[in-house]
Amino acid sequence: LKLQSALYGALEENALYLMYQPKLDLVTRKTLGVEALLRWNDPILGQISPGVFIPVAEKIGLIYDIGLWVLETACLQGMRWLAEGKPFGRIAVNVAGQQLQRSSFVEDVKRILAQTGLPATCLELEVTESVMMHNPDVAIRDLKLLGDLGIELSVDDFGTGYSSLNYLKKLPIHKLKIDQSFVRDIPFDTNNTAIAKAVIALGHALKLEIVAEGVETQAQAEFLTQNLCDQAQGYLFSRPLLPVDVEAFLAKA
Ligand code: G
Ligand code: G
Ligand code: MN
Ligand code: NA
Repeated sequence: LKLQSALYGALEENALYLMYQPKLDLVTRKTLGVEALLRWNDPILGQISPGVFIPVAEKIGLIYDIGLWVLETACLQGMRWLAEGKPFGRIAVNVAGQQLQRSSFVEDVKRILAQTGLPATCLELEVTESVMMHNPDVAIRDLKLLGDLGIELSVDDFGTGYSSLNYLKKLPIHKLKIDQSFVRDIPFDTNNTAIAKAVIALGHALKLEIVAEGVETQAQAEFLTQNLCDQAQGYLFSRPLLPVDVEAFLAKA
């Protein structure tokens, strides 16, 4: 309850901020983009993890407004980097299922792109399989509209949700992100090794790019590269960074 009331204040009081984690091409090791990750530093409660407060924001119906703030802040940051001649590839923003269910979402994305000036081709949206749980036809239609603008679309945490392959083949998406729970202990965990290979094969068969999340070791990166995974993200390459540190990372990459 304390968390709920503090969260209402967080949006107004500048207690939310974004960190950005690079995503790299596994072969060239070039940075292809950065994922915006929401952080909350409450003056009284301290640092609260999004794994804790995002479910609360969903429960109290605040996720839509928080999501718009995240999108606008990320687009403004992207524009700043473009203006400063610091090419970052695409900026990826996480979208909660409840955001996509709102009928105004596509218009809100268009408006924020227009207001900030960020080209749609510099934006990526990460959705989870849960977008298909309610009204899949609407989700498919809206994702198609967003994709037609030039936005890249990824399925986040792939393999942890409930979506059937029947839905997956209908989703107008470009990328699958293998959830970090399946990347853990590769190449030693034989189940995860098999799952990672299978997801890469499935994704490629559907003409999707594959991104591995939570890559922490060289052995994981080597295994994923050998098995033709396209991109990776994780502490091996970089932790989530403040904008100034992203600039340093891009400069030395
Ligand atoms: O950054 P971290 O690993 O602590 O994130 C924990 C969870 O919070 C992840 O599932 C991540 O996708 C989610 N998350 C982080 N930032 C955002 C955001 O801006 N919007 C939404 N909906 N989820 C986010
Ligand atoms: O659900 P989503 O994939 O958006 O969540 C990303 C979360 O994973 C972020 O909270 C980020 O801090 C975390 N993360 C990113 N890289 C790694 C990593 O290499 N190891 C672990 N354990 N967590 C990571
Ligand atoms: Mn994500
Ligand atoms: Na994920």
